[in-house]
Amino acid sequence: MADKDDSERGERGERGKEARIVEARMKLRGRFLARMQETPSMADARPMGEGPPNRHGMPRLPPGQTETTAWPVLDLGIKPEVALGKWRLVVDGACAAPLCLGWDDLMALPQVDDVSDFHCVTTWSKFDVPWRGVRLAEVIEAAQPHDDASFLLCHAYDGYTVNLPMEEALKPDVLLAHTAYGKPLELDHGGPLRVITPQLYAWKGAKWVARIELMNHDVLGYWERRGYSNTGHPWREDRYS
Ligand SMILES: Nc1nc2c(c(=O)[nH]1)N[C@H]1C(S)=C(S)[C@@H](COP(=O)(O)O)O[C@H]1N2
Ligand SMILES: [Mo]
Repeated sequence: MADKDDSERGERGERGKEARIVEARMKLRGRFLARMQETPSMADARPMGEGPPNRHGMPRLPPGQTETTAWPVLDLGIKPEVALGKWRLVVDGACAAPLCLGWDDLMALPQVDDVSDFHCVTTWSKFDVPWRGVRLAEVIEAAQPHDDASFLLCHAYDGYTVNLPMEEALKPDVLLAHTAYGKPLELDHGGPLRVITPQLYAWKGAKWVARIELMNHDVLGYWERRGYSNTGHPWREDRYS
């Protein structure tokens, strides 16, 4: 009988956890949906840029950008190789249920495919990159953020950091991406796992992401401390501050 009690308790525990995650999702929606809709990439009536509208109704090419079909590699020059068996993603900080995910845990989360554009502040844009990964929102919700958690600081295995406001991090095309063009993401581009932020300049997406720190205040990341814009909207050309 002890077995049955344990499994019932286990099931109740799982259901309780599910319920808490759903509650966290609803709370985040309540706090950030309006702010998400007010971000420039969703609300600008006359965005700068050229070309037919993209999937968000913005001009396809942000101002001052040029299309490239190559995929340049930009980083600090350190390529941290982490074996999948030792790889971890931590989500912690201002939350009730910090996570430490192994590779299998990440793969067990809902997976999404999405095609999006990639805009680098050094003026190249790459269109229609097919990604596969887990929505960043998925792991944020699972960590059950505190009611004042409004910013993230992403930490990467190469020491890079980058900050994001919650209203950008929760957008459905912001992914923890492990696959591009149907193949495991190359080390050069941040494999095994990177963040992508298609509606912001690409420096906002940490390659080799190791930790998502939820915060109740904004802390500048590596490039933001060195003069990059703290908003990074390509259609307003927020390059430098
Ligand atoms: N960990 C880490 N992530 C990073 C960087 C970095 O140096 N380290 N550089 C950023 C910058 S400036 C850009 S433009 C993009 C480039 O991604 P790519 O090399 O896949 O083109 O990654 C961003 N993410
Ligand atoms: Mo960049």
